[in-house]
Amino acid sequence: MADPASNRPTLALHVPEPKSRPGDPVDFSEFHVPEAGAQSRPDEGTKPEDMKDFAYDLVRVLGEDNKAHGPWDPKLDPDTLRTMLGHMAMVRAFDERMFRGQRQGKTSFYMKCTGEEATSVAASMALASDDMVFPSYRQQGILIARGYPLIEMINQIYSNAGDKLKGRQLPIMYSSREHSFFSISGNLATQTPQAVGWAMASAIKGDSRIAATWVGEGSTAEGDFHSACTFASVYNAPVILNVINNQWAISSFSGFAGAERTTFAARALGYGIAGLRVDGNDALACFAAQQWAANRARANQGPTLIEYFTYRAEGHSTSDDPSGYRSAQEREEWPLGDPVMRLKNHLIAIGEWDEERQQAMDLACAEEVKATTKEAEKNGILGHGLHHPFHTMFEDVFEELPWHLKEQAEQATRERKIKWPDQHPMDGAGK
Ligand SMILES: Cc1ncc(C[n+]2csc(CCOP(=O)(O)OP(=O)(O)O)c2C)c(N)n1
Ligand SMILES: [Mg+2]
Repeated sequence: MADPASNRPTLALHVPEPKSRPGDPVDFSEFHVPEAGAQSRPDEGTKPEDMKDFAYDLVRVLGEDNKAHGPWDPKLDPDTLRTMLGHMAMVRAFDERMFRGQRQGKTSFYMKCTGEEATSVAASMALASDDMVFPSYRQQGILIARGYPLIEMINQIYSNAGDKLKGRQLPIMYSSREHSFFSISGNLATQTPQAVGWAMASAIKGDSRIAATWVGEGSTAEGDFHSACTFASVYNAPVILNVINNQWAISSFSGFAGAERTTFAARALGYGIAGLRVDGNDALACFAAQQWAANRARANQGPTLIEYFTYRAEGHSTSDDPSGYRSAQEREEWPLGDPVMRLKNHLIAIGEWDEERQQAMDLACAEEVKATTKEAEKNGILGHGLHHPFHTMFEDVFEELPWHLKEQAEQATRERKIKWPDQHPMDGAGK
């Protein structure tokens, strides 16, 4: 309590509060959407202090007329644009099916990336296929763009006998060395110093591959993110730090990670890193920004922090119900539109696509996911016991199982057999 005899003012804290809650009208009028093509494109070797404005502006390419504008237009050929659209449509179809699968009890958990497809698909298409990526849990688009087999993803989601990760990771926390896709960790932001460390190692070894990481805006409040920025800046690491500002971190709005004070791209400035702020629902802008940063890293010109301004259109995960904490109108009134629709409309506007082809493509994606799901289900779904043998959880850490773990493994297998004598046919291995 303040001393009553003192005339010093009582101290107070500011606790951020989102502008709207369930049932409230939504007003995005304060959010300034700059015109597409209005932003200049600095040389890839520009010093961070000479490009400060880019941390507050918004790089945009696709205009209201669905045409590509300005110096950030990556001028991709129509085939590449159709491939990009195809990957984004596939991500959406995959998300829909897996979400339903969770509701049907086939898996315990799933996370969609609806509305954020461009930030993973388009951005990763600007990298080389062997550049190392360190994603968060919402970048399934990278795996799809890199041609990772859908069946491997579904096996992992079902934690079944075909799951290459042997049920040791939470569903959707994929890993693929062959696709230069680092194991996803549920411990937020740990991937950021790992990406910087990998990039530093690549440079130390005289390699030419760069690293890129993806992290949510909420997770930038973690200390790991700031250590990553320090190391990236100090050693001029060939790394790209992608911050996906989808406005929400489960039920916490971006204000709790600092959005009321400044942009996430502006975090770069304090570290002397190049910072770009990009329309995350504009696939061409996402591609162009990532390409800019990749060229910069490859030429030893240093790291880049890119903020993608986007919106998490659906719940955080299958365990979440956003109607309890945010207005449903936010999605409808989001001023930057839908990334899949915008790219589709662009292709139509340049005479390279039409609604019929789009419908056929959506249908083909849904059919492929459905057929692959059926295939994966042969390897088992949640609760059907067709997972990896129970005993395998003790393996692959030590070359030879130490005596105390051996004892624990045997005891666990014994107890399991007593508890479920008839079930789990694959658990009896007990080797
Ligand atoms: C270190 C740590 N703290 C908290 C959590 C719980 N958690 C999981 S996801 C999440 C929200 C992250 O939000 P953001 O970084 O914005 O990413 P988004 O989910 O929006 O993609 C939280 C708090 C966690 N997994 N790890
Ligand atoms: Mg977020």
